[in-house]
Amino acid sequence: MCDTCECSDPKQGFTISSPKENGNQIKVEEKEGHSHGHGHGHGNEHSHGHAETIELGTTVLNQNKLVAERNRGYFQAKNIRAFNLVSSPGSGKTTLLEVLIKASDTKNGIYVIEGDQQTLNDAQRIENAGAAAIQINTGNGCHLDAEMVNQAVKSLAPAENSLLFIENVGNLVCPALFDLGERSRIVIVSVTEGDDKPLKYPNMFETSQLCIISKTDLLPYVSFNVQQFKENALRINHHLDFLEVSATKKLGLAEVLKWISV
Ligand SMILES: Nc1nc2c(ncn2[C@@H]2O[C@H](COP(=O)(O)OP(=O)(O)OP(=O)(O)O)[C@@H](O)[C@H]2O)c(=O)[nH]1
Ligand SMILES: [Mg+2]
Repeated sequence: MCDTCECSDPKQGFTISSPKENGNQIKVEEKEGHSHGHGHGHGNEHSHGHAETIELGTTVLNQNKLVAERNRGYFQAKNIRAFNLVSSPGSGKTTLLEVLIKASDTKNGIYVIEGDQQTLNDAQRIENAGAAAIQINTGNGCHLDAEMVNQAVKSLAPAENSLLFIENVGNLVCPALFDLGERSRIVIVSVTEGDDKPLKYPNMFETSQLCIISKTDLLPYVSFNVQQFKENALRINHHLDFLEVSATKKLGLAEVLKWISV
């Protein structure tokens, strides 16, 4: 748990908006007790800071797990295949979703929950590509949690037997800790990021089932050793599957569609 940026502060608010509503917020979640004051006036408060942080972190993750299991049960009951897309910012998550939606013959059965700190840009891009989307803006938060997804699913109302992609906030650290109730977690790494990423951010690779290596059209221009990258990732998680894609060249899309359909 990240205990410095307060990303898991349960008092933190988030907003859910639909691009169809011209950006009007359709849900604002202001958690009770939101306060901008941080413990002034008690001399011994800071001496217990570390213990309090651990207690809060455990509670937050346990509560998240409960809601994640509720989400997972709902998805299973409706036969909704939900995938949590995690990566650093700009790895190509939205671009990949855009081309997958266009390449899929079941685009009506694809739904997307977009997570970003600010803007409706990605949800708008997904709607333009032909799938229904909803945007969660996390404000200062650097990950989605199960409660945000629960609320977003109520607004998005994905159909039975559909595909649901959840594009997490671009961040290779905190989203690793938060189960959203997904069927599988997919970590996306672009070849411009370096082949040492699995060793530097092991939690994300340990908790994912599929690793997509993106922007492979750029391989001739960057020093990224695909074999070395895979070996590094397999040292962290030897069950990990790999697929290589170039969204701009539309390479590897059929393999991704096949993986998510199995
Ligand atoms: N060369 C190349 N560029 C790509 C590819 N996929 C995405 N890009 C570019 O990478 C940049 C980021 O793409 P996005 O799809 O917005 O990345 P993202 O992961 O959704 O970004 P965030 O949501 O901000 O984390 C854009 O300029 C894309 O055009 C690809 O396959 N090849
Ligand atoms: Mg995006």
